[in-house]
Amino acid sequence: MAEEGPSIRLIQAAEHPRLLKMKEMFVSKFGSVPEFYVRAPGRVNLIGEHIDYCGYAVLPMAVEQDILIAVEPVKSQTFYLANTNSFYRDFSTSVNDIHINKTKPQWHNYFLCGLKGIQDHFNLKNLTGMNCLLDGIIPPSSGLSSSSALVCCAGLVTLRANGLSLSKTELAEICTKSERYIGTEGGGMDQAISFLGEEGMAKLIEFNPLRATDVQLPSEASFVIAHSCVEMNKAATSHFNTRVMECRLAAKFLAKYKGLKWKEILCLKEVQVKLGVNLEEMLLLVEEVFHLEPYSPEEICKCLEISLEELRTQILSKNTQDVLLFKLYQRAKHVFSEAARVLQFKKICEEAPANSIQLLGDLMNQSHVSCRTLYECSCPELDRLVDICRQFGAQGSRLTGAGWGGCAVSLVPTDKLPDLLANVQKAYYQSKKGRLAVEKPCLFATKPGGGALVFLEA
Ligand code: ADP
Ligand code: NG1
Repeated sequence: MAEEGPSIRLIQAAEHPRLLKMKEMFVSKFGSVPEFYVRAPGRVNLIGEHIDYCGYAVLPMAVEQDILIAVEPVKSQTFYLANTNSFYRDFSTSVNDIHINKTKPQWHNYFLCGLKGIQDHFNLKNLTGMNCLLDGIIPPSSGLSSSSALVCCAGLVTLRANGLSLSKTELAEICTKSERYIGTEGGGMDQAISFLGEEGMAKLIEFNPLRATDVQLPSEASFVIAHSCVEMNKAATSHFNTRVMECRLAAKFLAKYKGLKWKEILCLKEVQVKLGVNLEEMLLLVEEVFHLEPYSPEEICKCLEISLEELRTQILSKNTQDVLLFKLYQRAKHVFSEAARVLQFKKICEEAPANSIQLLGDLMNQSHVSCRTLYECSCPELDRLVDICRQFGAQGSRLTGAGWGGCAVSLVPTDKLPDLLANVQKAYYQSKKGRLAVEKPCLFATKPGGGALVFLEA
């Protein structure tokens, strides 16, 4: 049986305050009513950080917060994009003239990534024009995947406006590839869970081929998202891509050391699969192959027997060509140990021993230590926040998403939830200044939510 596409739900906009507000704004902006709406959710990753782009399984759940777009296909070949938030300026272009600016990741470029993904997949010469109004409620640049939700939403909008269909898995794969037009070399976790998320279920997401397996979280556990009040845009900095490149180089080193065809290898999991060994053996290999000191580009070229020019043009991304130090030992050690923690987390959820919450919490704490010390993707604010969450009753707390700011996710026994929320509010947010702490402090409990949907007015 062919895999299903995203569901279509019939609604009455009048019964949904957010849709109704959007509809009114759409009418005043475009002078017509939307033909359909699409929503795509953000996500919180429970465990498995910075390993999706290395080919390893991750364990996220979709959140309720989403990107919602109201759409009217139009006869002209003009694409017009507006936002309910005036911070994001209107944008318009001809649908036959799509350019994505990698050097300045303005918001409309994320939409264009999704649109171009569908255009390229079907090799569409004549896309339909569209009037679109977007409303987003995922805190941006905070590790909850607002960018991917926007790309996925735009992909599904373009698909439907052009009368086409695809399965959720195909959509996730296309949007994963097309988000890279913005310049970040991400894995596929965010797009997969945005399409494949289901209410009540966290998911183990595996790659090559992409698949999602239900993970039932313990019923007495609550998951709390807390914002560190620091934002970090992946596409505007090179932190993220530097880590992807360090992992890519580590994979090539390990493959060369073991006599594999290393030039073809792009990620660490490929090396493990080709060697046919387990994660503990990969960790031993890391100790054998790498030194602790960072590698210079010159040393990398010497070991791989390539020129600096080849390193820059054939291996590194555009925004990492001037990086001077690559920490291969530390990054590879994080990836293999984090990949093992994901599998242990899933096993504990399945076997549900009496001390599940403690065991899962321990894994989350270990994950944070690894992100902070080996992967160096935390920041002082996040470290302070996870400490405060643990101090007030979280069994486990860790940064979630890319890091260097953004959110922490904590595992809290449900009976301790009200106290934790009140105490973290006091201890972390009350003393903080700035827009994110004062105007809209982001601290809430969350449950696994559903994936992307199309809404039609009944
Ligand atoms: P995240 O970790 O949330 O994916 P990124 O820094 O990768 O963060 O992407 C955030 C970017 O996505 C924002 O700078 C903005 O361009 C875009 N974005 C997110 N939410 C919205 C929104 N509601 N409206 C417009 N653009 C948005
Ligand atoms: P965020 O920054 O949370 O959207 C990014 C990547 C993920 C994954 C995580 C780290 C993109 C679109 N997303 O997520 O694929 O690598 O960092 O685990 O690049």
